[in-house]
Amino acid sequence: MAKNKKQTAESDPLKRKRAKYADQVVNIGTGGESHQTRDNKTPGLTTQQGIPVADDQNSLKIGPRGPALLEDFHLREKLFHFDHERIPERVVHARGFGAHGFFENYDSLADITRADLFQRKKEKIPAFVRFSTVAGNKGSADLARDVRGFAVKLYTKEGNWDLVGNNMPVFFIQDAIKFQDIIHAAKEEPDRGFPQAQTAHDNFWDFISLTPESMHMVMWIMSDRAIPRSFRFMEGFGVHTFRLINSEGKSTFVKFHWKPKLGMQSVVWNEAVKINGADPDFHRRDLWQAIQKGDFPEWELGLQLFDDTFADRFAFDVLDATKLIPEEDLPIRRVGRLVLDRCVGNFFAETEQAAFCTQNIVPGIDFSNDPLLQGRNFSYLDTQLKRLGSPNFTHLPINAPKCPFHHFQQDGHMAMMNPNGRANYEPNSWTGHTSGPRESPETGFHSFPAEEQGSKLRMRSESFSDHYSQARQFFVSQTPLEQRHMVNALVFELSKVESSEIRIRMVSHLLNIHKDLAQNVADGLGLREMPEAADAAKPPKTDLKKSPALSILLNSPKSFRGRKLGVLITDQVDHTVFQALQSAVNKERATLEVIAPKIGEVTAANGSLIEVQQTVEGAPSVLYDAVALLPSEDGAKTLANMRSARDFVADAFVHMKFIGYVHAAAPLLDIADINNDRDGGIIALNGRKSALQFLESCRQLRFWDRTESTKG
Ligand code: HDE
Repeated sequence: MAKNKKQTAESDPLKRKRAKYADQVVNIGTGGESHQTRDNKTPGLTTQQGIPVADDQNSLKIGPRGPALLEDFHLREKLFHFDHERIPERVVHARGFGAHGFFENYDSLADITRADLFQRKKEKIPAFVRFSTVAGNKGSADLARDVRGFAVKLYTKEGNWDLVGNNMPVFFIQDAIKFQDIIHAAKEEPDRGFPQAQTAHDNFWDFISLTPESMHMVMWIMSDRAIPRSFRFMEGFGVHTFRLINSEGKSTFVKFHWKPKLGMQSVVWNEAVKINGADPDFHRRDLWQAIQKGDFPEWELGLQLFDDTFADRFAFDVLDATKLIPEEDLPIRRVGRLVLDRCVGNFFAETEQAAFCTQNIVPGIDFSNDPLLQGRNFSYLDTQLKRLGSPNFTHLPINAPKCPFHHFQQDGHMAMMNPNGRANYEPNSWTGHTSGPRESPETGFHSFPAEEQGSKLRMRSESFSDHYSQARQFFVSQTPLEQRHMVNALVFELSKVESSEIRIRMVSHLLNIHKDLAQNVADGLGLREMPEAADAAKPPKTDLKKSPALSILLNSPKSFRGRKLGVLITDQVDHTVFQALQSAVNKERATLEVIAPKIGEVTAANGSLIEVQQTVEGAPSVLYDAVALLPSEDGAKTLANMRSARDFVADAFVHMKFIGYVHAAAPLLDIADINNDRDGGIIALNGRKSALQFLESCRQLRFWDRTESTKG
């Protein structure tokens, strides 16, 4: 039988083909002498045990068509390792993206804290930051309407300090005992396993409508803060009140803030939905590209510092994580900057294995009694054991301190750093290097000796019972446009709720926040009758002053820096206009991406070649902050017949983007039904001056005046 003819390794056709590429073997070893490939240039492939591999294409068999052999340790090792590649994803904040950088202190803060990182002016310490969404799984899309995690690990000289914050300064609940419930309610409904990464479903709004303390946070997640344009353009908050302790043991309360240097910016909802389809990795790609390009994102660390007197006078409890302290009441002191300047080399090793723990604080920083924070201090350590599988997760390079550390904790799975020597307990009477480390009574961590007393109770403090006043303050502090976005968001979310009872219950809460908000949402939901306002544990205050700092639009950066212009071109593009745009974009320190019907290159009218980065099909205008249309006359006719090109223009218009255009692009504007004469956001381009003017307009980020006509 021909098939059973004796076949040698040399006669194997696959082998002959692969031999051609034998020199391109990639090394996964970690240094030292490695086995060499034939050309002696690239390191040789080995097993995990370091055994050189001769054949990575075929398993070991009896004859070419025979059964596989159990002794094939190479095959078994590959199968075994692959089977165990996954670790449990985070229960919340599963989808995230991290980067390395540093924190630089502006000035010594020795008068308020003895934390080592704040002692010396201009000192830089390494940092790792992971941004995330909360509800979706690891593979969900970046533009979900959601809170964003903003977790910062600072590798100080006195240990790691993890400030595990969010991009919103308040939270849904006041007590850690409700965390599991809010998260269960927000995630997929357990019977059907959907919806993914969305709060627009019955369980979430059922829980919320039965939890008045969530109302302030609901205002935040229904606002544009929940659909940021980029991680780079969002604020971060430590949320809880913490303490700073100086060398005399004096305590100052503190709230931590991260202020983005590039200013805040969000997308509009219709855009978010489309971005999720066009580029589900929009946020991670944005951060990756910015860092790779050398445009390093930066935030300033801000402190709100206060004492007991302020805390006692403040209208709310500073231990209640559903409340914030308006910046206008207590200004923020900017004390340093966080710069992200290096992408991870391996996503799993760094971003996925990063283990943030709220209990990681350093001498000079301490907790407050915020009941949410107290619960978190248990939960994070516990969750790392589940996820990373060993109490030695601190040995992983991303989690290990970068300062010296010595202790008697030993063994366990994957122990990589057991100390040498005899003593593994303390006290011991050994001396010298066998004795092991000793306590530092003066300089070690001391908890702030806060006076505590009281009966053992399960109860919420009366001072936590105002659930609506700051929700109202947030709403009235928004511009009318932002308020409309909030109304639209609530109508969208609640219209996905099947139970009319839940929808009505939500409107009854909104009545306690603001009459117009409730009325507009009720109208949007088609409610025939307005319900009674929900019973409020405490009557809402209606006299809290507006806090302009809470609005994104009132704090617009007036800069296009770090943003992206999408330029749609075709063959015969006017090279002068293109060049003028390119140099105006460079001047603004923004990015220009070229889009054309086909990838590769286009030939400009002057014969030069322009590199194309994206096709019209693959790069809808939702991926850009502003767009410019530079087709030739023939090109515009071709584009006008392409659905994707028409959507490109129409969407840019509806999403209130600035649109630059050359005269030849007129058919494209026509077909998208855009009247450029009546819209100041549509700007003619014909050379250097107009390109500069266009970029100057783009600094407003959006041409919001258009919303009146488009109801965006
Ligand atoms: Fe978290 N949270 N959380 N959380 N949280 C986790 O830890 C938890 C809360 C936040 O990029 C988990 O490693 C409880 C507030 C961020 O790796 C878990 C409570 C804030 C991240 C956990 C809260 C946060 C997490 C899941 C209520 C803003 C991602 C996996 C008491 C200040 C960190 C993990 C990263 C992650 C518990 C509430 C922020 C289960 C019990 C409030 C940014 O431990």
